[in-house]
Amino acid sequence: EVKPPETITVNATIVVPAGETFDGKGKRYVANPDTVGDGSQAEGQKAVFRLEDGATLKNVILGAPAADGVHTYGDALIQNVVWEDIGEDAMTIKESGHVVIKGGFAQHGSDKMFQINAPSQFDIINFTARDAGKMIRQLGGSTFKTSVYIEGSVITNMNEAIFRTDSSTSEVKMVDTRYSDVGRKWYNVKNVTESNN
Ligand code: DGU
Ligand code: CA
Ligand code: CA
Repeated sequence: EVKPPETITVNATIVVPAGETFDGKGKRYVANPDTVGDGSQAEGQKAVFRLEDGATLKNVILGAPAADGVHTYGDALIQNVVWEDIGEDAMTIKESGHVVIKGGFAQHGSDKMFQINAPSQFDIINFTARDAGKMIRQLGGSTFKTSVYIEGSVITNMNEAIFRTDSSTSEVKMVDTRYSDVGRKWYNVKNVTESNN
C-alpha cells in the first residue's frame, strides 16, 4: 500500500538555523494563505522555509499554496525538494552564498522559479524544472555577478528563458542537461559555456 504524504499546514515561516538540517521525511508542507501567503503573483508573501547560512533542507514537498517558497541567507543545500505547484516563486537567494539544489523538481510557475537577489554561486544538479515563465531570474536591473551551474538536469516548457539577467558579468555553465521549449534559453547572458547538452 502506498500512502499519500502527510500534509502539514505552515502557519509561520519555518526557520532552519545556521548550519542545521531540516529533514521533511517526504511530508508535504502547505502555506496557511492568511498568514504566510496564497501562492498568487502578489509580492510580499512570506517564505514557507527560511534557510540561514549553512542550512540544509531535504526531503520536503511544497504543496499548494507554496507562498514565496524557500528563502536562503548565505550557503544552503536544498536536496530532494519538490515544488508541486510553485507559488509567487519557488526559491529566492536573499543574501550572498553558495546555494546548491540537488535532485527534486519544480513545476507550474506563473512567472519565476528561482529568483537571485544577491551575488551568488548557484548550482542546480540532477533537477527537473518544467512549466514556468523562466527558470532563473537575477533581480531586474541588478549588475552584481551571479554564477549559475546546471548539471544533469531536465528543463522543459519555459516561456521566456532558462536564465535571464541584466548583468554583463553574470555567467552560466550547463552540462549533461536535456532541454526543450525554453524560449530564448539565455536571455541577455553574456557568458555561456555548454557541453554535452
Ligand atoms: O519588480 O522587486 O520578483 O523577489 C521588482 C521586484 C521583483 C521581486 C522579485 C522577488 O524583482 O519582487 O520576488
Ligand atoms: Ca516576485
Ligand atoms: Ca518572490
